[in-house]
Amino acid sequence: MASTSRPELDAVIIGAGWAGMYMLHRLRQIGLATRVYEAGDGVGGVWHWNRYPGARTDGEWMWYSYSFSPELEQEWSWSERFPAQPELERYANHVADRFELRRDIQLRTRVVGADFVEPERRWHVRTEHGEVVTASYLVAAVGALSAANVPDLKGLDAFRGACYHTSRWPREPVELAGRRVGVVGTGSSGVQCIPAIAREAAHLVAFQRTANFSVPAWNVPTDPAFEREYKASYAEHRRLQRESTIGVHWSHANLEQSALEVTTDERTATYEHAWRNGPFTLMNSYKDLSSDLRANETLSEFVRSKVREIVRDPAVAEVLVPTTHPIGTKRLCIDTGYYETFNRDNVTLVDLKSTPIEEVTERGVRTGTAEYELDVIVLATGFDAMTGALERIGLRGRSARSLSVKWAEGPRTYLGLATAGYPNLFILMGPGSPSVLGNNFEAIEQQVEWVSACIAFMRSTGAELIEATVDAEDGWVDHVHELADRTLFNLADTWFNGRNIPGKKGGFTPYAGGYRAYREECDEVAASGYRGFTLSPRPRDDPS
Ligand code: NA7
Repeated sequence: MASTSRPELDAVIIGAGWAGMYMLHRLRQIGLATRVYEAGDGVGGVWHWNRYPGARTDGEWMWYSYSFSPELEQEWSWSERFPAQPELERYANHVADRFELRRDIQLRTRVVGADFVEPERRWHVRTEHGEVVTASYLVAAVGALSAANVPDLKGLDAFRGACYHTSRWPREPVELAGRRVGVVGTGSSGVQCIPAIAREAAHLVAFQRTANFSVPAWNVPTDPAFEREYKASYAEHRRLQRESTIGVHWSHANLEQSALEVTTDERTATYEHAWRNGPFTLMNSYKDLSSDLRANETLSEFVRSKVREIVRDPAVAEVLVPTTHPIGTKRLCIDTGYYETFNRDNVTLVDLKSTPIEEVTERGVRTGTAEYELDVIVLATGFDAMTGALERIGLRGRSARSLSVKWAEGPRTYLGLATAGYPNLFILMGPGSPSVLGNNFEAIEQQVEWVSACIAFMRSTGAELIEATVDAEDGWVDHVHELADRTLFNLADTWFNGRNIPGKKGGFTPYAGGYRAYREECDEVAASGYRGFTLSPRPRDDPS
């Protein structure tokens, strides 16, 4: 019997980032009483939390933005090609206001547990404030990159200065001027914050474990004429975006030619042009850069030569030259003056491969060869990605089985959207979906629309529960791994395959078949009456 002492909702959404906000909008449109719980004190998800200096998107505004509302598209103007965090946060707030989302979003409220209560066939969701609500549907919109990876550095607690993880940067300004700052990590976050902090700090020490490939963003203010022209045919651009492999519409992707079919001069000219044209052109200069190691090596070597060209001190350049993985197998970094920063007098690069961090002391960071005295330590050390935030919710499905127990050997989902044993739980941007391998907005809108159509279908047909079958899930997990094996992705230790977190299992979890193929698979599943799912009606004797 349904509980009478707890508020009963149709749906609970966890997270008020891009996915959670749009999910709320769609569920309201189909008439569901929905509440969103958000741990932060504002909306915007990743752009609420990642407010470190230099934080900006590596997606161009034309496609890194919601497409569901033509009015929103027309009325909002982005100031730069790659908008920075404050503007993205303003956009998130604008969306929340424009679609009157706030009345159903409860901020500063972390969900600390969610149980599927079998006799009631409902989710009971608990918050950090002791509140419990029940819901028919639970949507986890917690983000693929939101559970911070704080490294287990000996002595970190003893440090007397300030220490911030890039994804937990405070709202209040952090005083960096005149201070000695150490940045640990040189992934996208490190590559973005190092140049910005170096401009302010008295001295910056960059602690690099793995040299990463980075390419210039060539960020520029938005040209009003370009904006007018683009917006005049926005619908067509969006259509092409939806049909693309990574949710981005390019006119300049070369999907026909191999990098190995052309002469060295021709290839270099293509790469030179692409280097100046923007980050996405480069990886798409030839069709086989992500799948053929020899083809990839031509581009890897081109970018290495750029590092040597930009960085004046040859010894520093050699430390920055990436050698451990093919380009694009770690998420390609997009920067504004990253390599140039190492030409500054107030910047020191420390190669942790040759001298690892031994401990953090009261005064700074000590490696095998030196102690670096610091006022501030910035941990740009990334995330327990794809699964971390989902597992931290404390989800328990049938037989009170915890999701983290079920996923101990790696995440198991069907379509990335559902997991067997957890009825009416929908996961957005989760493992097994293409999510992080392209334009997140495109991935989010496709999944949100699929989920809302699925719930609408259930309501119109009298189905009370939907649950992935174990067979469908097993098949999907194998499919995801097979697709990854056709790429070069597993040649790097990354958050894509969990090898950035000691002991994490599961291999490469995003779906690497491309957005378009994924959309088609999801649409076929829906058209077939939800093949691979079990749909159950409400039992006849149920009084609720
Ligand atoms: P990333 O890309 O996972 O980068 C984390 C960086 O931190 C990377 O250079 C790591 O080195 C380094 N790291 C992690 N742990 C340690 C320890 N213990 N010691 C030294 N260095 C360490 O995270 P980001 O936040 O930069 O970017 C994540 C995504 O957000 C990005 O791909 C975009 O999609 C947006 P490693 O390479 O593991 O040797």
